[in-house]
Amino acid sequence: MSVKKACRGALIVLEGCDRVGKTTQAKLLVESLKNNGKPAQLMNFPDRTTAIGKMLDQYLKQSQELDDHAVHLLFSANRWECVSSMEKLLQEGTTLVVDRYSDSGIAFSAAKGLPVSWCAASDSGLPRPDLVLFLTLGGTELSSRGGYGQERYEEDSFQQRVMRNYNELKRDYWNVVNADEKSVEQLHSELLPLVTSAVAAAEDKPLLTLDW
Ligand code: 2DT
Repeated sequence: MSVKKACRGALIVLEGCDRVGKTTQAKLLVESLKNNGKPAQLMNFPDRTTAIGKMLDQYLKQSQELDDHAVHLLFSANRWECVSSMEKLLQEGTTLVVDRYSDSGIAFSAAKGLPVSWCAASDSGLPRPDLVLFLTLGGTELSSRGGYGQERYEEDSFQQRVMRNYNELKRDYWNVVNADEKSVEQLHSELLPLVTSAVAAAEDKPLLTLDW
């Protein structure tokens, strides 16, 4: 008797500028997938719980200064240290919904002036997302969403450079979704079908790697 191999889960990534609602939407997507009987888990980068993540947390809270190259490599290392557990979960059939991933790494570091190709190199070989949901907001909507927090990068001109970089990173597995004037529920109901089809499509496909 042949035993059918468990279908793999999908790697779904949410990207976009600050305050666009990625974290809320990522949580809702995990809940909905689980309610529909699909194993799913939320992840976020930076993962501030690891030793590397704690350094990044200090840096983002502006209590530590670090060279831009060194910080970039720490963000990348923070992804690499999660790869074996990500691959295991995906192969066991769990879909991972990830709040920021490699594209944040490149878009933010390049916004400081580092070359895109240099930024991309350290992420080459990471699991490749099956779907990137890129959430966008118009300028007026963005400024009406309340003030930024106290963290590094939370400033309009920097965020605009980040958005320009994101636009250059778009690949065929990206889906750009405009979040302008949409309630949390409306946006969720737009994202869920995209995620559900990506989960179905990933089931029989091998997990690829990023080849920047
Ligand atoms: P949150 O506010 O989402 O916790 O992000 N960042 C993130 C980088 O500069 N490089 C990376 O590789 C990643 C994943 C984006 C904290 C900030 O960290 C930035 C915002």
